[in-house]
Amino acid sequence: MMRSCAPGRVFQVSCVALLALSALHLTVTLLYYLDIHVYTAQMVRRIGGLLISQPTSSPAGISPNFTAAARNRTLATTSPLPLQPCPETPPRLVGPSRIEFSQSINLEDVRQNNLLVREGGRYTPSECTALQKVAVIIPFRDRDEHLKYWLYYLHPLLQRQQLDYGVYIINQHGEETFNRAKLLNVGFMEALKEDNYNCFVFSDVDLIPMDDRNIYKCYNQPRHLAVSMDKFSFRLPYKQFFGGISALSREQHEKINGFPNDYWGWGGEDDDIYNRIVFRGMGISRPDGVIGKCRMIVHRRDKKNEPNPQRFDRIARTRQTMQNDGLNSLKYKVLQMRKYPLYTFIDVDIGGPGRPPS
Ligand code: UDH
Ligand code: NGS
Repeated sequence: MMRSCAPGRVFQVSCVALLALSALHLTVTLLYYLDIHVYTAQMVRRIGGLLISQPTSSPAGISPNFTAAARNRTLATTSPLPLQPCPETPPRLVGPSRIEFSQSINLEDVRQNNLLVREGGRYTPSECTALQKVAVIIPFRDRDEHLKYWLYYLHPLLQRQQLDYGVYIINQHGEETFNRAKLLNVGFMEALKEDNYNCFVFSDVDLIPMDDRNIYKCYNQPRHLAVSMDKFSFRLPYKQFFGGISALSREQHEKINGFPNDYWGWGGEDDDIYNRIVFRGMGISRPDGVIGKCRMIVHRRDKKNEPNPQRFDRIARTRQTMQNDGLNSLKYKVLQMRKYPLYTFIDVDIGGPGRPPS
């Protein structure tokens, strides 16, 4: 009996063992399968967040479950890498350039050559993040031909300098005596209403730099840019000269209470600005005489911009007057603001000598 049963018993045990082994295999396979699915489901859910962000249909077809949070997460995941800060020395500068005023300028051509300039004369470099936002302010009345040259030469130059900039033409409305410094103050205030500019370049409309290494940006001291003009045989006319083109940061401009509002007619206002800078403990920064070369468009004295007979008395009293004459006393009325493709034009009533704006 024992002998006859023994083989059957072995067979029975083997069968049970085989069954158990099969069950174990089945369980392991099942677990493995389930695990894969859970993992896949997680992946699908994760990837879904990405894929769903690219709807093939119109925005109205986006699932209502696609919340704003998911959209933000998705955008954060797919947006391009942040831009690097622009380099200290812009790589596309060309150095000395030929500047001449013989050919006439067609503004449409200038526009076609500067297609990256946005409405109102704004530009932002696409290849890097500019460290400053620069408002270029130009005091203006009846100098359309000069403005064309300025736009023709300056837009390409400012782009090569990788500046984030806007161009503001501040037009003195009416026939009153011209007031350069007050117009510059108006430009400062109006540009700040548009954007958070932190640097202001104040430029005459008839001055063109001859070298693009003369960067239109702000430095840790107020900057004088028109340091060697052709009309002065490429030399500074005097050590304190601060005319033509200058750059002040917002802080520097506010520290000196802006520019004087009460210099009507030609001369002295730039000397007053120089005094303000010195009286507030700052100095002047300048490029060297080669980089700072500029050409001026030759012109006659404008109507209503005769030499101001009061200018010598006024510059002798800057220390007192600068406290109450400047940004803190500025009064004007904007009559019109127009955005042109290459500049923003602001027509302003600044009043006249002894007459407030109406
Ligand atoms: N400006 C105008 N319109 C005017 C007067 C001045 O737009 O009617 C602006 C313009 O941006 C100009 C700046 O103010 O570049 C400075 O004025 P300006 O050019 O008259 O001053 P500058 O010292 O010339 O350059 C003075 C007269 C030179 C007479 C030379 C005669 N040979
Ligand atoms: C000085 C003027 C400045 C003027 C500079 C250059 O004499 O305003 O000449 O003038 N100062 C006074 O008159 C007190 S320019 O030759 O560029 O017209 O900027």
